[in-house]
This record gives sequence, C-alpha cells and structure tokens, in this order.
Amino acid sequence: MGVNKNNCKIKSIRARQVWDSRGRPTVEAEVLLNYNARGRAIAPAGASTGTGEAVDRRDGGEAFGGFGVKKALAAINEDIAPALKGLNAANQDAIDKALIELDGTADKSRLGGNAMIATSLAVAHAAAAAYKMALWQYLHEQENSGQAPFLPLPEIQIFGGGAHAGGRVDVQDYMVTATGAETYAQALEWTADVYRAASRLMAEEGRLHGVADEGGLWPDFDDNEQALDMLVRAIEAAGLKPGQDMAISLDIAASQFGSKGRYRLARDDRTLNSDELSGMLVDWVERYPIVAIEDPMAEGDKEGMVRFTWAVGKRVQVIGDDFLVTSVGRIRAAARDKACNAVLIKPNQVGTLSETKAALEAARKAGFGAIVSARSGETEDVSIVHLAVGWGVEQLKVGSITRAERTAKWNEGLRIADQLKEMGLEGEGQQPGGALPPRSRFPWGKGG
Ligand code: 2PG
Ligand code: MG
Repeated sequence: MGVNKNNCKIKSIRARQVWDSRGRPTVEAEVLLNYNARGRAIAPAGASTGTGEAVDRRDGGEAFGGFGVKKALAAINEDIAPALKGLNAANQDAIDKALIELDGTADKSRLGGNAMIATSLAVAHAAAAAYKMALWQYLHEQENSGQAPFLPLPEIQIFGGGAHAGGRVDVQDYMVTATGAETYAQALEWTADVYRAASRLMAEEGRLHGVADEGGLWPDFDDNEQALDMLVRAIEAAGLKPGQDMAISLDIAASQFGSKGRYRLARDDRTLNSDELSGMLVDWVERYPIVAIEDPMAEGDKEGMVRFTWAVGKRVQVIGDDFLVTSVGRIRAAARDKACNAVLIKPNQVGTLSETKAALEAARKAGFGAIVSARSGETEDVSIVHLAVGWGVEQLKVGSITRAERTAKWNEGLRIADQLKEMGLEGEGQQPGGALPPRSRFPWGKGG
C-alpha cells in the first residue's frame, strides 16, 4: 500500500464526551498519527443488551441519570493514550491486543467496552486516512478476497416495540428487507415507500403514537400479530409483492420478556413456555412472508433455540444477537449445537475491531449468515457501514429509515455505492446504485 510505517505511528489520542440519539452522553475517541492523519469514532449503546456483552462503562450517580461517561473518557485519556502512543495504527491486531491486555478483564469492565471500541475504531479510521482511503476500501484491500465489493442488503425497521417503545408491543423490531431489490438504492426506495404506507394506514386507524427509539413507528396494536398484518398491508399498499419484493424480518428480543420456560407476552395477555413461543413463531413463519427471526428465545434458552432452528432453520435466518453477543466462543458453540444459523455483528458487544472481525470469521467458518448491526442508541458515526462493505458482509441493520443517526448510515452506503462506480469496482453487469449480495447467500434464496 506504499505508506511509510512511520506515518502510521500514533502521536496522540484524546477522548471527548458527545451525545447520542437518546440524549445520553457517549464516548468519542480521536486518534492523531504522525504527519497528521486523523481518525475518529463514537461508541453506540444498546438498551436491550445481552448479559455477555462488553461492559458499557457509565458513571452512575445523579448526573445524566447515571449515564455519564467521565470514567470512560478518563480511561482513554489517562490509560489508553499513553499505552498506545508510538504504536503502528496500521497493525490493528497489535493495537487491540494492547487494549485487551491493558484492560485485563473478561468483560472489558476496567477500561469499559465503550472506551475500547471508540479507540479501536478511531485507530482504524486514522490508519485508513494515512493510506488516503475510505475505511471500507482500506479494510477491503486487507481482505484480499479477490471479490468485487458489494453493498449489504438492508434490514429496516418499520415498527419499534419492546424496550425501544415503552413495551407497546412485545416484539422489539418489526423490519422489512427488500429481498427482490436489484440494488442497495432500490432497497432503500422501496422501504421508504413501505414506511410511508404504514404511517398513513396507522394514522387512519388511530394506531400511531409517534416514533420509537430507532425511528420506526411507535404503534398501538391490540396484539403482536396485528403488526404483521399491518406490515403485509403496508407492503401491498406500496405496490410491492410481500415475500417476493419485500419480506419481513423480526427481532423478537425474547430475553426482554422472558427467560427459559416462561415468556410473558403482555400485549397478548398470555404467558408461554419455550415450546409454545417457538410454536407461535413457527406458525408466523408459515403464515407470513418472514425470512429472518432474531433472538426468538431468551439468551439462556439454548434448547429452545435448537428446537426452533431445527423447525425453520432451512427456510429462514435464525439470528443470534443477545444469544451470541459477537463472541467467537459462543458462535462456535451455537454452530456445534445447531442453535441458530446467523449472527448479528455488533462491534461494541465485544469491544475491539479485531475481535469483531474474529467473530465474523468464526461465523463464516460455521456457514452462518452475518448482519452488521447498529445499536438503539446511535450517533452520526458511520463506521459500521464501512465494516460491512469492507468485510463483504451480506446484511446491515441500522433501525428505521427516519432520524439522522439512522439515515447517516443508509446515506453513507449510497456514497460508497457511487464510489464503487467511480472506481470501476462494481462487478461486471451490475446495476448502478450498488450491487447487493447474490440471493444464493441467503437461506430464502436457496429455494427450500
Ligand atoms: C438489537 C438492537 C438493535 P439494542 O436488539 O438488535 O435493534 O437493540 O441496541 O437496544 O440492543
Ligand atoms: Mg437484537
């Protein structure tokens, strides 16, 4: 890549407090290299988190409802900055190893997963800047896969529920995914049509309460299934064919309303055991154009996950989020047990870029699908889009198609699509607007 290693030496790192989409403080790290290449990244934050996630370090106490990040900022300024000074930012593995050793805990609780991921990503941005490349391109070159880069297929929220919308429905994310779209740009256009149609239908029926944490409509449904009917109607009202052009994808986030053996669906006023919840979801898969279900069971309900995957795993993606927490060990175990067939990849769940990449590689080795994902608390940071394109990940989940912290990511994908075209990197015969991954990479594209 022709850049003097010396140019990539870390000169300084500083942290600053910035604000996220829920009005909470969060951590931004800024890394400066010799000759002034610079990189910045901001840590996101979840609301429905898996217990196995890297610790999101917060100050507690009165200020900002306990969500202050002064200690995480101090960890960067006082511990991380001196430790990484002089290291080569282009050697991400060595940087992350240094971070992990400095932290010294299994759950990243000493420095804080938020301090660590902001630093780790900022280092990658700075190295890419030194090479005068966008982050996606820098990562793609390192992949050396010989594959033309493509844009990920978006999974986009239409209704928000669970912990993101005051529990008005129990299921957390009702999303659509444009399985029939030719390009990334078209996937976004179709989704915007569905969102608008859903918004109109909901308002007409007096079921609209505003927007939820990730920009999806905050709905008032009588039960969880009604939301599925509404989604199908909205897809049709947008002039699209449910199941062909546009399919449904759900994040049940079941840990939020139950644990092994007892799931309380407040909206439906019933309590189900693991078998019954699985049965309800299998029934939904039979009756609705659903192609993916995330965290169908609580994170500790491995038997439930195995049963559900056995029942529908050939046709739909069964995605582990809280269940896998971007952990290599958990992904391997899930593959061995056949407890799911896809993984959500969230860098802040694990705390460093190298460990995120390792999780992706473990997923690929297991034959799992992969979805790079934002968190419910987000900012203008668009790093995850670059990770998805640079690493050749098939899918991207960012929340809805409204609110700037969400559209910042979708829009960055549009810019990257244009850049691929400018650089002549789009594969032969591909449509402008960013090619999507081949359908054969998805369980629903394999015809059975
Ligand atoms: C999830 C995410 C995004 P949170 O559960 O997949 O929807 O939510 O960031 O709150 O964990
Ligand atoms: Mg989830």
